[in-house]
Amino acid sequence: MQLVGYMDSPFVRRVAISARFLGQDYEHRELSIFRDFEEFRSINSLVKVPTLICDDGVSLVDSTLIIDYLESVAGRSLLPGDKADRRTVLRIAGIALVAMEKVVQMIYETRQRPADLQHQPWIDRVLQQLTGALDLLEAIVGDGSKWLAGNEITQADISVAVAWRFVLHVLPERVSAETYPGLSVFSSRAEALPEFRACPLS
Ligand SMILES: N[C@@H](CCC(=O)N[C@@H](CS)C(=O)NCC(=O)O)C(=O)O
Repeated sequence: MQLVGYMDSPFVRRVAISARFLGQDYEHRELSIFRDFEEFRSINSLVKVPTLICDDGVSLVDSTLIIDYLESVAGRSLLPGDKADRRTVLRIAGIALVAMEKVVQMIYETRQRPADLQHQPWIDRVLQQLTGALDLLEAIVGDGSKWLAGNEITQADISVAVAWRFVLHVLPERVSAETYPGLSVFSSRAEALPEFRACPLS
């Protein structure tokens, strides 16, 4: 299996870290959706990261769907079996995914679009949505000292930690760690795990 994309995509990183927790090996192929557009297009005309190229050549996209596939191969899941816990994890992972998506929208709006074509009301809206997601996550993690659904790490923990690291990496001038002390503690604990350390944000 090949996982295509840089770890500076939170979606790639959550797949890579999830694969490690699931004990699934992959070859990491670093291709940029922007700098390597043509090469990327030759392996996947969708030019989306993450792309997972399976051993038989079939390509999968979308981090959640790729993780679903990896879980089916591994025969275990990063979602709890218990219905109520599972809903908790899905809710939290969903919020974290919105945070990731909003930061990516900021990148498109402020780094891909020419400055004179940027639309401030849209930027304001995206930032409000991002703040909404981060405020919810801060309330959810509390003091950051516990995993979010029991003693085992789940997809909620992976997604929240990946989202927070990405937010700080891309928007350090807009989001400060001091405003979100719980997320900062939570992130430090997660980032210290071997599965996270093996997938540094590049
Ligand atoms: N919902 C998707 C989002 C993936 C995504 O938006 N990836 C971005 C990079 S972080 C991308 O491929 N952008 C290129 C494009 O959309 O054209 C997932 O979970 O994988």
